[in-house]
Amino acid sequence: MGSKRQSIQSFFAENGVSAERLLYGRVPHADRRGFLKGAGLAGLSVLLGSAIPFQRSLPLGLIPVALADAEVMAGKDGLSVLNDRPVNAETPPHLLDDEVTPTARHFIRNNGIPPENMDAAGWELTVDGLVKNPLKLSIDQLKSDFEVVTQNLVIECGGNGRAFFEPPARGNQWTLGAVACSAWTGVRLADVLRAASPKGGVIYTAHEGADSHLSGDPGKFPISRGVPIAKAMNSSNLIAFEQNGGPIHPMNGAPLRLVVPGWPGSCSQKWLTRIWLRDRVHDGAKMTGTSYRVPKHPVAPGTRVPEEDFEIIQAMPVKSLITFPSTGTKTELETITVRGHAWAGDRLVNRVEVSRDFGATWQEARCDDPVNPYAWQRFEATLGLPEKGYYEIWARATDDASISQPFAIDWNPKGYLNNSYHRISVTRV
Ligand SMILES: Nc1nc2c(c(=O)[nH]1)N[C@H]1C(S)=C(S)[C@@H](COP(=O)(O)O)O[C@H]1N2
Ligand SMILES: [Mo]
Repeated sequence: MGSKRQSIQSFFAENGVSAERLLYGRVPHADRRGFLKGAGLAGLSVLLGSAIPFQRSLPLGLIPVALADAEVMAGKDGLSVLNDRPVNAETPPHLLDDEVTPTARHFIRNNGIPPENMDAAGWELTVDGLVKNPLKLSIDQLKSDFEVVTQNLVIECGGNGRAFFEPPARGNQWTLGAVACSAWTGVRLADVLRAASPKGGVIYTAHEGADSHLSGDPGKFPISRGVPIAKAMNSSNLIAFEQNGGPIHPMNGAPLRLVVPGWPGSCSQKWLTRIWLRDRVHDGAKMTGTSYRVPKHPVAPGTRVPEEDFEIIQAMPVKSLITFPSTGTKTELETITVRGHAWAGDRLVNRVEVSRDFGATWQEARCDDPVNPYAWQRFEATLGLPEKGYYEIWARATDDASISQPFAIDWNPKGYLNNSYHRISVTRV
């Protein structure tokens, strides 16, 4: 399935004209601006099963999202499992419509084998390293010694959207659903670090969890990441012991996990057992080499980048997801109301726009403030569908530094940070 989708994509990338000849059986032609005309368009309409009212804006070589999705999501419901050892599963966008993502719909990204014992009663968190006052804390002590808070916080995997990279990037082929915004209850990471009294010279945290390496080697961690101390001290980071008012799901890190919103999900250690403070950038598993790193400067797709030219990913980029309606929707109405969420790493989303005509024109959506810092922001807009036929609705968010989502993927070798527009198909029948 995936390989078929990729082959269509690479075909388009290599040669839009011959790709369309293959798809539509004829040589299409484009006007001066590169928009699809004539026979190609007729073939495309047959394939989509309807006319395309905004055909004048449809660029030659653009793969209609309705065709791409049919292959990727066929026969799936609930979470789509990408991998079972380790377990990796994502959530289709239309199941992420809730303001607070239900526990059952929170994606799962495991790098190793989850611990067998997730018993809250005997759990112990160690805080040590470069601190004057090392701590060993039970979950009950965390609850009694520190202020307990609940926050809606976005966790997004750094590799969300990797499946759309061309040339492809190795790793889990996440499409759109390695993101969630659950309500997390816990204590502030900053409060706990302060209680341990960091020494001068601390620059980075290091996180450890109780899961084991796929090789079975007890001396190896599947993942152990950290963040600069300034990010760690942000008051939105939690050491969490509840998800959505109930226990944390076993696959989401029960009974204790970090939630470090706005940065790649990998910073949010699950099954948390230890945080230690260091006087250098942490060099644990998945901190080095090309893991969670991107080239320091933009590179052309397919470029071989030497390892020393990579840098650690910090905040995730601005992004939006259309969660209603689901792609492929058919309607008899002349208008359609769409909604979704937008988020922007360490920033706020200032504006969300939607387009019904392949990005030729954009309409501003209503965009709510987040309920708390690092929660995603609801947007909603009603668009006209002037005639019967095939439409795509595209969404584009802009953050408070005026940075918008790009149309094209900012390619990098490991397939991180894909924040290109989310596109859904809608047909007026
Ligand atoms: N201990 C541990 N923590 C971990 C991981 C892991 O494999 N082991 N995966 C990380 C990655 S890469 C992501 S994206 C998030 C995913 O959180 P979730 O599985 O609860 O959705 O957890 C992070 N924390
Ligand atoms: Mo991740």
